[in-house]
Amino acid sequence: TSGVRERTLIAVKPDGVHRRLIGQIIQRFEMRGFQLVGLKMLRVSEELLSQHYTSLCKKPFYPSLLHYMTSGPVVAMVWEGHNVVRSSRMLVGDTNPTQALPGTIRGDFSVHISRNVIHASDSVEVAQKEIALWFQSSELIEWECCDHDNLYE
Ligand code: DGI
Repeated sequence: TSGVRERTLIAVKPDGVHRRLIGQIIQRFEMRGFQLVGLKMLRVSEELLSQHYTSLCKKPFYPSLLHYMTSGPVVAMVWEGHNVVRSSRMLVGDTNPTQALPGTIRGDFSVHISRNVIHASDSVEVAQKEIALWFQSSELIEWECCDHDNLYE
């Protein structure tokens, strides 16, 4: 079905990389049944961030957000699957870790909004825009997962 091919951008932020959380984060998406179609480590530029966080550039915390997001490498991923955008937001938890439920990535691994470990696109439209911003189409791998029929009708 068409919904199976939905994609989202997930990024382990510099705090998550420094804290060695990359493996556990990938494991949560794999466990759920999502399929990895893109993966890279990069240092993000202020230029990319200004396009990524267009709606936040006037916020008082924006300079410190830029400083944090450029303070170390980021691991960017594209995950594919049925309802992956909404499901990822639920796996990730509330933006503010004080509101994030235990069992979510932010709820399990973070305490403050300025160091919330991970990014996840918040709508299908935004996901398409963010994937195009962060990845070249040649970096996205189309492949058929062997357990497809155990996950989908
Ligand atoms: O999509 P989210 O990352 O959950 O949330 P968002 O798009 O509203 O904000 C992007 C990031 O900006 C968020 O993950 C952490 C940071 N941020 C948002 N609101 C605040 C903030 N950082 C600080 N210090 N204070 C805020 O109020």
